[in-house]
Amino acid sequence: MEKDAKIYIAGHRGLVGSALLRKLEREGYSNIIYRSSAELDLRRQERVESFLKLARPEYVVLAAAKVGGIEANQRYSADFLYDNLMIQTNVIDSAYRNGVKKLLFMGSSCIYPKYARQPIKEEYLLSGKLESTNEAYAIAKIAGLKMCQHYNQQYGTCFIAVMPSNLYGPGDNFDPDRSHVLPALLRKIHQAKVENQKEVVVWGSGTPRREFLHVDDLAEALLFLIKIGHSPQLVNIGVGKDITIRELAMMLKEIVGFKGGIVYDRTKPDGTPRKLLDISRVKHLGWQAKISLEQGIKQTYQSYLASSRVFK
Ligand code: GFB
Repeated sequence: MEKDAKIYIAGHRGLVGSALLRKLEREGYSNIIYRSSAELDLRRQERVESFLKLARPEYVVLAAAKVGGIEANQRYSADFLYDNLMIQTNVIDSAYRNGVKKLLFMGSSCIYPKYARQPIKEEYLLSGKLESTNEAYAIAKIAGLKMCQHYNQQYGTCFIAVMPSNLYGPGDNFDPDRSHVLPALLRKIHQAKVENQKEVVVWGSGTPRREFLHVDDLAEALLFLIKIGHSPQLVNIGVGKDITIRELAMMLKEIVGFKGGIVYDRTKPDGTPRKLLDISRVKHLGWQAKISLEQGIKQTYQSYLASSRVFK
């Protein structure tokens, strides 16, 4: 890919989009385009159509989505379904109509069945029931990846669906109720330390296992996938190992330096027991994650502390 190739990042302010923007800028790509949601509401078909008709990017990374943790997924399930279906349908179809060379569509490991065999291979898709806490989000994402596959089949496009494991990193949402577990606990534990609280409440039993991928690793994988000649239609991106929520809480406690206790609120849902991705497909293509969880959390904590909204 030429350094002046026109690349449109949909969702450049989100966790994934902003990491990719940083990466592309660092690598010297000079023709990156983006719009904020106020400038371009991707849920509106005519607006997306006229934007892409005029802009005519060669590459599109579809990182715009309505996302959130286990609680937000349940509470706003209609919005998660509607917003994601609209955004992806508009962008994918317009990308095809305007001759986009390659599109990367961002999915999630929660699209796989709740009790899928571990580690989860790409071919386990649609082989069992989904986890109920994120069914709406998963259904939308499955529709998006199927749309990519069927456009490739019918129209010969090159639309790749990327399935990352649980993401974290700078620029994440640290809201204590709506965010994912890692940023939520990082904030709660930091706050407990600053306020000298005796304990921190962790949702669920602490036994579910999750695989955490630093968003800078994902950004590197995305650039790798844009550049390679032979592209898979569906590809998992992860680190190849997972830990329990209890282990994560202990690690965060250590990094933040919180001396109090951890208690578990079992009235909150656990979600899927485990979703470790099989990453052999991307490994065979020649890509592997580099950032260790400890290193990634330390860096994320530093960027959280440096942000203006932090509780000091
Ligand atoms: O990250 P998380 O919200 O989402 O929760 P999922 C992971 C696990 O951490 C669950 C527990 O077992 C939670 O009960 N947990 C403990 C907490 N304390 C907390 C807390 O303070 N906040 C949060 N959020 N969780 C999401 C999906 O599932 O994964 C999305 O809902 C998306 O659709 C994303 O796919 C990657 O890993 O369960």
